[in-house]
Amino acid sequence: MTDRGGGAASLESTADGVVLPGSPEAAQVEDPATAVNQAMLEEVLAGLAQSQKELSPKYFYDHRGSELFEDITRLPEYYLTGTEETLLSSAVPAWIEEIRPQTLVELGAGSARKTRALLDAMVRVGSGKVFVPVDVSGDFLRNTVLQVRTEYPGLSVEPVVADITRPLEFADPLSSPTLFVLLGSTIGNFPGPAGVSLLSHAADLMGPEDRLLMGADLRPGGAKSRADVEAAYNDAAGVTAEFNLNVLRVLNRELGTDFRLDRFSHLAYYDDEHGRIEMHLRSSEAQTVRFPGGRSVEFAEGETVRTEISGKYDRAAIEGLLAKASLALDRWTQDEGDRFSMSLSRRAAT
Ligand code: AVJ
Repeated sequence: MTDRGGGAASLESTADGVVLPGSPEAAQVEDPATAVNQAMLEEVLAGLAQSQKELSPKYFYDHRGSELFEDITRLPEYYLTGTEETLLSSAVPAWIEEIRPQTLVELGAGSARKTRALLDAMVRVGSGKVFVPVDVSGDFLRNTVLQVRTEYPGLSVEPVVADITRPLEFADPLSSPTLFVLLGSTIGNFPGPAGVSLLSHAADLMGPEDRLLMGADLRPGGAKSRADVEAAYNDAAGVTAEFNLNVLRVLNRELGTDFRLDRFSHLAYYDDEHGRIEMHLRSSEAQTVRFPGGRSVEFAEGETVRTEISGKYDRAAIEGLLAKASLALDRWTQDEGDRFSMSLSRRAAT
């Protein structure tokens, strides 16, 4: 497919250099063994050279990985999506009525399934004019844009293909009030300074009337148990395990490595000290994985590579994180089961 639609084509250059499968750049790579994405290769090798081997969770999301993630959101154990949807249609519409946003910028939009509740509320109050979904996967974004344009004919949909960890750039000025949204506990994938810088990029663009709406998964406590959190990442149907292993498929295709998926198994547990789920792939035996340029990586039997950190929060943790990004908490809500939270923040007074 070459038709990029809307403003995406002109903004393509703002995207990060990482070529993800399914992007138009990837289509030009004919032989992964000879035309390897050097930046991706170096990043992957650096992560695998750490004493705790690590891969960035951004490599999960090729087309298949994005579909597997969509499947995860429908799993009975994965309470995050359903709970967030409940909050988006219960507490959040009243917030929208007060803000009356003209522009909705969704960071990491994906399928924008949950965004409908926000768009509906914007349409209801008659404020919504522009929807700007931002996502690194142009392929996935394209479908989202087509669907939203059909469902909301009065709305201008202006997609941006970009890595949300980079400073945000928009071709046209955003009309205020702009509501930035970061849903699905996406923030959890950015521990420490990475999360602060991600939020700062939004904060940098925010005027006094603009707001940031953020959905974040909660730590065990109250009605929520540690078992509830761990079950969400260890579903009975094995979809999360497939999603986790998919990162190795992505590396094999994009870098020409020879990871054997049958020699790694899925591992996910809650780390109470850091307040986060960690996902790993565990090597079932001692093995050597070949990389281009004659390089290789050794795995000991039982050694793991961490593939994802999924941070969990409480109100104080969110307030602390926001403060570091020059944002101040305005509103807070969580569901009755103490599972998931929604926060609204504004630029902190300077
Ligand atoms: C999309 C990062 C929020 O951490 O829960 C789901 C990804 N990983 N199951 C999460 C994920 C395993 C998800 N985020």
